[in-house]
Amino acid sequence: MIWAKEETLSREELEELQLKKLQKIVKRVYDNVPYYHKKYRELNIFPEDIQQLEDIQKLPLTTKDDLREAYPFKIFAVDQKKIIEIHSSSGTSGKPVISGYTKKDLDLWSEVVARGLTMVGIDENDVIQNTHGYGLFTGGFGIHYGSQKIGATVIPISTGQSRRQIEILKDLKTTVFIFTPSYGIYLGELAKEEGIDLKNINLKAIGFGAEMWTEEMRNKIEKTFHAPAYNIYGLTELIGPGVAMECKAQNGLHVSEDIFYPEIIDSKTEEVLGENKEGELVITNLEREGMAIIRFRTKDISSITHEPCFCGRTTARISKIKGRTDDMIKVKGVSIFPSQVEKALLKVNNIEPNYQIIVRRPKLMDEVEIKVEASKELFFDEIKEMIRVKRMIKDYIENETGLIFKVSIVEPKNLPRSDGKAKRVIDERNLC
Ligand code: DLL
Repeated sequence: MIWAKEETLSREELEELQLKKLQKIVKRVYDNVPYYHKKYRELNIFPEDIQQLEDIQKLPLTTKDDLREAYPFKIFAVDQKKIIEIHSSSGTSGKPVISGYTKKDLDLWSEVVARGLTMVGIDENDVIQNTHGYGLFTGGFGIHYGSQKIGATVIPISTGQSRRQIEILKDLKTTVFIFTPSYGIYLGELAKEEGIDLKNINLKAIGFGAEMWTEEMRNKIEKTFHAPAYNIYGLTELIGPGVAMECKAQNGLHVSEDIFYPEIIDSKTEEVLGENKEGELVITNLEREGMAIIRFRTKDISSITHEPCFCGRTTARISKIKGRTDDMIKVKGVSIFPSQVEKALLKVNNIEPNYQIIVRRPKLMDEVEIKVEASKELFFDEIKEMIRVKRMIKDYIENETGLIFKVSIVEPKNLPRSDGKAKRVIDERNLC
């Protein structure tokens, strides 16, 4: 079954619809969002300049930093009283990106997730166990709204309570399991430990995403749970999960193109690239009411194809995310930037500004360590002082990122020096 007629429009029909929506939304942000109004005025761009779809390229790109600058509500396109829900990308302090939803936006969100769930044969007969966190993270609520829209039974168990997850999987006869790939692998191991025979449970599909993964990980998940696993893509700034989702073909993710306009650009020259060319994914919200983001640089590396898909949908597909153009990493599902760690380190005396972040997955769960060089004084100081400094680093970083780091203080001048861009992050997980 195909959920919405917009998923099967001809390219001409779709482009006509996209153009209408684009013209409308550009006018709306120009009139209602001081950030866009100022930016477009500076560049001498007016809503009337959008006469055909390609004219989108006249509009400047929007970055995460632009949104941070607009923190907290300056990017909203409606009066704040129309916003009925808020989510946020990451970071427990500092300046995270705030995403605001009107009632209409929540309907839109449930619509795109409903389309994706339907793509893989999920319907009102299904029992969906949603292990994504319910909170500021968009994973929990986004999947929840979409599941309810199609009339499925949703179990909002959220993340954690891992043994209980397995019990519920079995007892409530879950048919669809939603998790991040790393959490799914962990749950599979746990089930094995508990002696649960995963062959004889009711699972028919798995939905996974929110972080980078390899085909080996997908194979392992599918073998462990004896069910096909489908990729879900999304990001807080645009809406959350549901921007693009995989159909049964498992060959790229269908973008709800009447709602999100995708482009691929060369991240250096910002030039728009053609079909099947790999580059940075840029997405425009064509419909969002509360927070309409135009040409958002996702920093995710992908490509777009319009080739017909065996499922019958005519919407473009993006390829699985291959990596990022910036230094953002996701650890245990949380997005962090070295700059957040740097900010925390600046608050601590007696250390040098040289550090390295190392991410590992020794068994199944991510671990993150920071190595920081001690100052000469600290190095010759008492052990008590060393412990105090370590504690401070750990606390400040946790405060900034929400993650607990293992802290190692090393001798002065012990970390590698570079003559170019310092390599701050060493990701030993090999995720792409
Ligand atoms: O991760 C939304 C989401 C929730 C997607 C649940 C899928 C399932 P953020 O926390 O804002 O939102 O992180 C967005 O995560 O720019 C990508 O770098 C990465 N990401 C999301 N989905 C995938 C995926 C949610 N399927 C950032 N594959 C994005 C690889 C992904 N990376």
